[in-house]
Amino acid sequence: MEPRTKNILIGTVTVLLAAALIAGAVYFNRPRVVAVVDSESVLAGITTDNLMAHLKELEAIAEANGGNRKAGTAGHAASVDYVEQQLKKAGYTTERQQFSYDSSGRKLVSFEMVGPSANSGSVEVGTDVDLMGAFHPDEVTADVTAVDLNLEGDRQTTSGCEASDFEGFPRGNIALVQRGTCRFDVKMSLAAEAGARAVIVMNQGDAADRRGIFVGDLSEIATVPVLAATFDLGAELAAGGRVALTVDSPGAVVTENLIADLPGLGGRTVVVGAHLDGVGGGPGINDNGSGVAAVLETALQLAAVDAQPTLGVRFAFWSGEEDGLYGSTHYVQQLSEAERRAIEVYLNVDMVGSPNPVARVYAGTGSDHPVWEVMRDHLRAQGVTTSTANFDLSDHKPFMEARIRVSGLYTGADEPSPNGAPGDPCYHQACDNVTNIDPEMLGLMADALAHGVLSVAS
Ligand code: DTR
Ligand code: ZN
Ligand code: ZN
Repeated sequence: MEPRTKNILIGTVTVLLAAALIAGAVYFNRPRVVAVVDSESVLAGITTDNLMAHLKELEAIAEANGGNRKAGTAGHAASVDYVEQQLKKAGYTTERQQFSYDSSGRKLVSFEMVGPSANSGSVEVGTDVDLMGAFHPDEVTADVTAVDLNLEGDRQTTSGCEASDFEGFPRGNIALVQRGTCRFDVKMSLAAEAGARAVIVMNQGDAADRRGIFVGDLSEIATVPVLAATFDLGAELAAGGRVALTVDSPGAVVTENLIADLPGLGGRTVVVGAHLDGVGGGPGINDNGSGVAAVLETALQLAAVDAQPTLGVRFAFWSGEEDGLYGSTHYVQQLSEAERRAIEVYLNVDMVGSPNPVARVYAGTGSDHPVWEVMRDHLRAQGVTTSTANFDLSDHKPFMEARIRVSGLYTGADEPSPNGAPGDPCYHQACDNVTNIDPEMLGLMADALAHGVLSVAS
């Protein structure tokens, strides 16, 4: 942490690095010089500036690659390159562990305006229109019917929120509704009941930030394809048009986990992991650039003090988390039983810089490792109010299922914090950028992680 908070840094664990026991051992090709490290010197190296610098890089990577860092895309590949290059610069040897899975996700493959008035070629998937949800792959070619739109932007529209909006709707057409007033899944259900083959939700157009493409969350399964469109495209379609669209499964995703090891003296290891992939709808800075930054800085600062812990520390940057914990599941599955037993603890770091944070330590998982109390006590000693979290919603789940003990850190997603506002209002959205981070909380969580790692590994 930076000096501002460093002066309240107490609870230092003195870590005995047993280099003396392995006289003549070499690490990073030079003789070991540091025999004793206290966690304070490692924690002092973990600054909010360093953490935020990683997040800025990840955001720039997303920006240069279509706005996201989703598994199987160029944005994720560039993220792996970045983290790998940081680790290598610090002296680590890295390993890329390739795997593939079938994504159950859907993708808007094509969207075209057809027919006499078509302005073909001008509509771009991802920029003008994108998929919000679709259960099945689908192909729809149909006329578009506008449903109670307000193109003046002078009132809240109830477009598609009421069954009466669909009176006279020609069954088999595509419903064009406008964002606002009720949930997307209400508009979808009413449209589907009225016989719509697909639903296009155009942006509201009543404010500058309600004109472009948007990422909408459907809480219900999409029985028909539901698309999000810009206000301008909606206005064009409202004039009357015919659309041909194709929704398909992206199919096999080929991607990789990135792994780096700080060797220990014996065979036992602490595995520390964060998912490096994000969702398709945004740059994924709190989810999960924040966890990546915390794990990466821990690795870099341990290397900077030339630490050799008693237990090995394995740093893992998973892929495929957002599609179903695929990277961590693959990792656990390819371990032998002996390798699984040699893992002292798996520490998971997913979303630790939430802008409206609640500092949570995983406990009560049914597979707890006592290090959770060490991390909690460390946070408390910094004056942080903590609570525990018992979730299986992230990459620790496959470890728990293999009866490996776990803990981890978390500061909140879209569920409300005690003050009533969501922990992260930009969860899985385009606004999950560097401004969606509480840097101080991120620093505190990264410190707690490094402190927990040192306390177990030493
Ligand atoms: N599944 C995570 C976000 C998430 C939601 N709740 C928790 C609890 C503990 C860790 C992570 C999470 C994601 O979207 O990546
Ligand atoms: Zn996550
Ligand atoms: Zn997520």
